[in-house]
Amino acid sequence: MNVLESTFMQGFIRMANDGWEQGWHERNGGNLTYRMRREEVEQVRDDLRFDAPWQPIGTSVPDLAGEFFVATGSGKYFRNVSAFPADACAILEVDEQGERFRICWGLVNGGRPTSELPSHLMNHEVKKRVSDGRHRVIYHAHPANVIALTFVLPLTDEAFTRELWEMATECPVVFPDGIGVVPWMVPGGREIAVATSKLMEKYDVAIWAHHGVFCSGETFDLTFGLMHTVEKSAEILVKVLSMTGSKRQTILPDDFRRLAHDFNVTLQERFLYEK
Ligand code: 2HA
Ligand code: ZN
Repeated sequence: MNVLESTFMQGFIRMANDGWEQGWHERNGGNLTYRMRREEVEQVRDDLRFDAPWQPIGTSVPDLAGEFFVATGSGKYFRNVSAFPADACAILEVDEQGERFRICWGLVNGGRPTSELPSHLMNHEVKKRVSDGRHRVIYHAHPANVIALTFVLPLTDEAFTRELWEMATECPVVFPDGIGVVPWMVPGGREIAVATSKLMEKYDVAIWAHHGVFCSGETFDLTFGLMHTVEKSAEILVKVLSMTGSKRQTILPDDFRRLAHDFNVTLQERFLYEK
């Protein structure tokens, strides 16, 4: 089967385009990767090439040895993914040591996979382990309201988790484990990848201060929906803070505890502090 006919590739393209339509991907902002299933690799194997040179990943991901990923390209625009997927995206294979990759499909006009490949692959490695292989999607976007809040809220997991939980009743159900925050760092390298993947041990969402958000999930729907929910909540908080410095009423710690009980989720007490 051609890569472009496959269900996973069509899902990848649709998700990238949905992110573009949300306004989260100015210019070449953001990146998306998907860890392919074995049977998906087999489905499209005849459309892959295995003669491209191996290149360094820039970090080490031994638990991803031999895995195949779909990835957006470095410098490519989400706006162009649906119109020119074979130019804007790649399928890549990780070598047997987890140190190098090679391009097996796509980037037909040249280029490299996303500049954030170290963060994506280190996140995939952690998530593959802690989710028993269920998580397959890592998504980085630049949603304006979350980024705006990183100039106003304390840059702590507790503050972002609690403030965003408070802004919409569904939030503690959608991201019950909370949200991690990475302080401002230079993007693209191993240092920020290590910091982000450490947070991914316990959260599905990591915010990069003054930059954007990383989300992890099992499917395109769940991962896009997670980013969408976090950004929607941030938008509500931005509106509230724009109207007033103090909320007249809100969801209180005991309300969260009742919600957790009825919806069968565990909310850590460290996020339910008295204000
Ligand atoms: O340009 O978003 O973080 C892609 C990015 C880098
Ligand atoms: Zn970015």
